[in-house]
Amino acid sequence: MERAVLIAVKTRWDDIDVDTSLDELEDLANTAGVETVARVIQAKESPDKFTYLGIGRIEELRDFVLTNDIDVVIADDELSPLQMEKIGEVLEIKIMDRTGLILDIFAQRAKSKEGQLQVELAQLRYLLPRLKGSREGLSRLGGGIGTRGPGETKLEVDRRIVRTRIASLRRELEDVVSHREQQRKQRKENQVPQVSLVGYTNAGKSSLLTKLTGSQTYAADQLFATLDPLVRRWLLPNNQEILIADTVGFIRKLPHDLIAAFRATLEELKDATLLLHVVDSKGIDFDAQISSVNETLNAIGCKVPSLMVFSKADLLSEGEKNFIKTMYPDAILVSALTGQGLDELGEAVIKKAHLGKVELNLQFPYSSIDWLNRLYEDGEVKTVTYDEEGLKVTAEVSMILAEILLPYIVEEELS
Ligand SMILES: Nc1nc2c(ncn2[C@@H]2O[C@H](COP(=O)(O)OP(=O)(O)OP(=O)(O)O)[C@@H](O)[C@H]2O)c(=O)[nH]1
Ligand SMILES: [Mg+2]
Repeated sequence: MERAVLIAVKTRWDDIDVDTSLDELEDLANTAGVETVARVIQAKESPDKFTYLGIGRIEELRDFVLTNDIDVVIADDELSPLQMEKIGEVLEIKIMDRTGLILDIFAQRAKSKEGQLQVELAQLRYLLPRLKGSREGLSRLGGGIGTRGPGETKLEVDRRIVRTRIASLRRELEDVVSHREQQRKQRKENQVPQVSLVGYTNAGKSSLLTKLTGSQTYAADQLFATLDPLVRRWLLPNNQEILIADTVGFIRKLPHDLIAAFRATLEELKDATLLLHVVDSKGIDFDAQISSVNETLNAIGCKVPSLMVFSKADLLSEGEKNFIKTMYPDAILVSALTGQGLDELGEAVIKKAHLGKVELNLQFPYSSIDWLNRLYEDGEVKTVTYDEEGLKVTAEVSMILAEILLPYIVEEELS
């Protein structure tokens, strides 16, 4: 196992406590298979332009690195190419940052073709400006974290080859994306409503999907256990079947290249009827987690309504439950372990996504007789009468279809 020292700058503007942030960085390091040996935190007005921590601190760190057999230093913020180079010159070991670590984990996790292409593209775009061309700089990378590509591959570190590879990845990705767009259009035309699970990594999204749909999905106490989107059928309490999608978890400071690379996947969230924003009610600082999820949703321009779902309710005391209920009155508390709150969740989804069925009295001119076929297919036709004004129909339909049929609704009872 590689051994790491984590470094962080504590500023007045930090959105969360530096220790909490480093706990998370340590989890990320663990997930990537790196053992954390020590942490160095320096309070500063802002990170040093050249060496992130002050140069004095970095020089002190050199002795520690030598005597403790450290393989890698990992910064809690994204380092500029210059910072990475300067710190590397002093310490002469591998230097990484939060972004590189997240990319490395994604590379290990991506299973689908599309996921692998997206991750490799993000990795190479991140790597390119950090390849100074000097052979020495490259050899410092050695092996292990930060050098692994998706699957079994090792990342290419030759600038010229990287450029060509980026271009070819882009083309391949376009093909895959257009294929999936096709499938997505089909799903949309079928008019099956879809809810999408979103939330911070490790919030319990996959566990919830498994419990709701009875299908097997990978859930684990790891960050980014899920990378590839997955869609399953969910039978709601009113016997209506809808689709529910699992997605990649979000995290604070999610690398920009990664958001860009996963844009196509994330864009799909915009097509959802409703988002279920899953929050780990046992997570440290869940307010910060909620904000970072909302920030990412804003970044991709997603304005779909969402329902807050607090997970792992089985671990909460009555007091904690009441606290959450007071802070988030519309939220649903659920447990994928005991199943508590799941019926309530189903009912809330029906209400919030307007999924209930309604009985409508409709009147169409004969020129719009196509609607009758549509009603037979997607609704339940009760009565049909024909007269000189046109076609009169009573039918039970979904709220979604009802909205489309608005111009044809008539008030009076049909005989
Ligand atoms: N006690 C308890 N643990 C839960 C519950 N739901 C999930 N967990 C645990 O929380 C951890 C994360 O669950 P996942 O379902 O993988 O979380 P996720 O949101 O899909 O995470 P990523 O895919 O990594 O983003 C696992 O160890 C689960 O066993 C729950 O209702 N109660
Ligand atoms: Mg998951």
